[in-house]
Amino acid sequence: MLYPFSGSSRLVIDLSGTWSFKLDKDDQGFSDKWYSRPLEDAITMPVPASYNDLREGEDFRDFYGWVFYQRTIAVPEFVRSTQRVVLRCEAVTHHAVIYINGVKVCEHVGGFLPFEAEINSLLRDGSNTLTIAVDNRIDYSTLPVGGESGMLGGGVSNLRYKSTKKQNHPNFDFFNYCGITRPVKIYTTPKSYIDDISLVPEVADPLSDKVKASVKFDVSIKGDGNTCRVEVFDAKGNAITSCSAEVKDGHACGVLEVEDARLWQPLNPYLYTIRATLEESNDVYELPYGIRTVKVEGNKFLINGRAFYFKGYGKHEDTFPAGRGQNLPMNAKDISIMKWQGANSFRTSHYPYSEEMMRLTDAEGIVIIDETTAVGINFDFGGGANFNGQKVKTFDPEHGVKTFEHHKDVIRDLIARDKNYACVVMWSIANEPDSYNDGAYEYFKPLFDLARELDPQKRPCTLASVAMAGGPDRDISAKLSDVICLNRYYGWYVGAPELDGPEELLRAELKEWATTGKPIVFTEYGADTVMGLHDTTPVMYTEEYQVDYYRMNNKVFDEFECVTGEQVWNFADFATSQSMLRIQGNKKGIFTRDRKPKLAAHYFRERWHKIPDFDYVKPCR
Ligand code: BDP
Repeated sequence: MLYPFSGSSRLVIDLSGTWSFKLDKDDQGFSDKWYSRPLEDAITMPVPASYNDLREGEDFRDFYGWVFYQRTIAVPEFVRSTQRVVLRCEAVTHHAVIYINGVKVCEHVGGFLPFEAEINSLLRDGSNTLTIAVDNRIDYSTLPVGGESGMLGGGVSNLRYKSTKKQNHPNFDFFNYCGITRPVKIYTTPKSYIDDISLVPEVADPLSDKVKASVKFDVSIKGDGNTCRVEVFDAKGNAITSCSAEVKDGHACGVLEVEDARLWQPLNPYLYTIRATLEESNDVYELPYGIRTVKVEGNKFLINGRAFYFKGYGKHEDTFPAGRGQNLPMNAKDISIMKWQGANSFRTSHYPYSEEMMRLTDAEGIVIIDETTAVGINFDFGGGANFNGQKVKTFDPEHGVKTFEHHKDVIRDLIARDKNYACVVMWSIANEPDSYNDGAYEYFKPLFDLARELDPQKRPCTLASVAMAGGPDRDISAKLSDVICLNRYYGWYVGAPELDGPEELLRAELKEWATTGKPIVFTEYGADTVMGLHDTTPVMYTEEYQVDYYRMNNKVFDEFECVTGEQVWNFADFATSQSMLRIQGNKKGIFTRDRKPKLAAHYFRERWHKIPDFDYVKPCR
């Protein structure tokens, strides 16, 4: 799916701004047809943003159910009569129903990926009313998964007190921010148009002085058109090469040869511009594109033929007060901090990030492990996701998760959106699923197969494995993942406040994983730390304890050659549901929520500047 592009044949109208907004407290918005007239007693609301933190009070922040957004839109007749007019939402969390002038346009489930619909026939001259109804409810069928009670337990539902309040119970550890979180746009194309572009780089010897690369293209065309021309421009805008291909069965395929190619490298990116032109309708689409290779070889993760070491973070799209709403300045600040710290990568935990962030990481050379919204497929957490008070198996055919079909859609849509980014080097199919119980292999094998089939670049696939999974004999990631990604908390959830005992356990577990012969990346490890808490004897929650925790873990990682990366949990403190285990949110950030460094940030800055991005020779050797 292509990112909206404005050029000689296409127009983009960004609908970001202040919209009308109303909570549907009595669940009457659909029966009263709020979408057919201006919203009564509406308040204002910025788009894009999560709405939760933008008005005071729990009823607003924790609202459960449908909300309605509305604004007017206009597209001149001379555009409507000659072009396709498409409405595109980059992300509406979690379920959207869209109306124009009271007529339903489309419906979409899943809060972190774009969807679109052609709207020519619904638009009239002058002003039109656009209404987007948004539902934030999560359950056993949604991704992320909602449970019957909170994942971390706490004061709201425990043995003595059962809340009767209608509310979401995230089976995941981040606040269920919702609303229209990314831009809504209208874009146009000619009637016959370029629908998609898929690019696959091939580089015979990425290490040679003069790199010979080729880029296979597959341009998919809708409507009429016999020929598609694809051109490559270098970063200065000079034409490098081009190729014309005949359109057959809706596809124009060919190969672009790039002599003396400049490769996209981590922290040293280089982006060409690929321009496709459908000759008959003169539709032109351009995208930035980096050429690089990715390969797993033994226990090494190779980027452009060299062993890469992941240094970075698990993150969240989480800022105040935008919630999960797109925050362009914070994206820029985050990348700047990463570079200050000597990091080179992050995982888009636990959902696909905004397209603007993906384009930024591509342009800045930050390596991405791209994750689906599959978090919470695990009913073992805190006894949280119970069924009628009884523990239920995650993959129980009757009472277990009902996410499989939707999970396939998410994988399909994620790869459709992100397949061309050089920065994306691996797909993460899920975070901390129940990858160790009955039914896990049967659930996940088809999903890994699907991702491998759909990705034109055949990137490695993984899942972020939960501590409960244990070693490779139990955890299906040993069989399915190309890279073993471990989320482990030795010295926090396991064994804190002691560090010596947990150190032994970590070493023992790593010895087991090393036998798989695969690369291992720690995709989570961390300790909650409240900025400003200090002590001479490190105790839990102090900045000193966080540093000691990381020193211990890193020492063990450095003993194992197969450990090819460390991504701390988390880049920054972030909002969560309330519980006894969360102090106004999750405090495992090495930066605070407003991006101030804790002691551990300085510790990592020192460590990471000493670890090269490639060919890290461990002190153990
Ligand atoms: C892991 C989850 C992550 C949590 C983290 C934690 O993957 O989402 O925030 O633990 O407990 O289980 O801090």
